[in-house]
Amino acid sequence: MRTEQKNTRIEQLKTHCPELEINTEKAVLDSHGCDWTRFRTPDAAAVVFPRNTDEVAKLVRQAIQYRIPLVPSGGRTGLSGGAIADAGEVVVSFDRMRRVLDFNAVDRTLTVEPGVVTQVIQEYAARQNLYYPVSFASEGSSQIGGNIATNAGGIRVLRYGLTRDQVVGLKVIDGRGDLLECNSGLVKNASGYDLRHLFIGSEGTLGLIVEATLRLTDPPEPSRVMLLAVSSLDGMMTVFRQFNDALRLTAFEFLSAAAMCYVRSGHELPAPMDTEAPYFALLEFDCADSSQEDIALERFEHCIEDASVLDGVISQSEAQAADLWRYREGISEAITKFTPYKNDLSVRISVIPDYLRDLDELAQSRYPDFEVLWYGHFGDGNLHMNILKPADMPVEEFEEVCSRVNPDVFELTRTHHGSISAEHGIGLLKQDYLSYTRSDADIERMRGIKAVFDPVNIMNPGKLLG
Ligand code: 2HG
Ligand code: ZN
Repeated sequence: MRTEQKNTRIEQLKTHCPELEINTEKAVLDSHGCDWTRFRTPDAAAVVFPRNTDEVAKLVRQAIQYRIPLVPSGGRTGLSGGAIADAGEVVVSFDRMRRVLDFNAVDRTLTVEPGVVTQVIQEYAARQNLYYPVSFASEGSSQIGGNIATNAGGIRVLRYGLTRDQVVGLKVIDGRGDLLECNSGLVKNASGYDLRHLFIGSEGTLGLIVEATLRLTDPPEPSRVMLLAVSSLDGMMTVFRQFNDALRLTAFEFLSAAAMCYVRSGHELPAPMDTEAPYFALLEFDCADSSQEDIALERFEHCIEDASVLDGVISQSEAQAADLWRYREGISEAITKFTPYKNDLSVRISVIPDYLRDLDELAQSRYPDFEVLWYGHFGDGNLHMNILKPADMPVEEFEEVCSRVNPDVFELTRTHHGSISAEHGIGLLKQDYLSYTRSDADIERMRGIKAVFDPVNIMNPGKLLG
């Protein structure tokens, strides 16, 4: 975007919101104008740092008046380009809104500003002897506002659900500049459309979250982690059923042999066991006493006998459990240097083996020269497909080649009644493919909702619906 146009936006904000912290340093524009996706170059006009709800409301009202596009920005750990500002937008950072506002021990709720880091919420809950269960690799830097805007999932969804399931109240400044107070922490509220759920997963396209009330739950039981070498995809399903039917699982993750190879070399991890296998399952289950461990070992023996499992290890301490989790949680970071092209897909759990077999066949025939890694949240039907960029291929060419195959990947996903985005969102990168998961009627209604909450299209324009 032309510099004069960006300068006009900055001057308008400086004049009408003199108290607002506005930063136009290149390093800040670059860092805050993008997320963890690597396929777009940031080009923001400014980054603003409101300190409270009033400043956000005032900012939005000026943005409406002068048609200034706003891009909300949290911990910027997103993987679909939802927080990218590459067209002269003003980035709204919540780095100055990081307060925990209230803890209610009776209601078991925590009310926070949007910039509070996910891990801070987890730690706060733990200090109250309670638990905030949403957990994922980037929890140390992701912010709750972004988690809500993208309905973040992670590794314990099969037990506790998504971020959506934890939000009992939301305050939002919508694209009309109004403060909406949604649900106020109520457990029951049968008073019509629940607007809270429209904002959750809206990717910042309807309004800016200024406050959230989260439900906390009982602290988890002591647990054990097992890492199993699994002989096939059908074997993975057998293992899932064997363990899920007998124990209370908190996670059931999987990774392919190639993913294991990259996470090991990326983090210099030792081989977890001597046996090689096409897939590995990582499962975590409640294990308060030895009876649950006995059941786990009995299921393990059973899976060894039917050859679904080839080998395995079980944690004997929290430290060992954390070490085993590294094989799964460290993958994404370990492969960043290969500029992976990512697809984040979901199907019903029961469909995973057929779907993944078909997808793998497609990947091998259409990307014969690329290395494709599979990992993800088997226990909730979410597969992460990562294609690694050959070192000598320019990024633009790689993205172009990869995206050529997307229609086939997504058509296959449609055939299996799945979703083209399980937990990473549509953002900027997947919007051309939304129709593989949502019907024309769906998309038309979504546009209608957008027009109601954001009539002049200043809320993260160009994301999600294009
Ligand atoms: C994970 O499950 C994250 O590790 C990142 O959702 C997935 O790297 C990815 O594609
Ligand atoms: Zn994931």
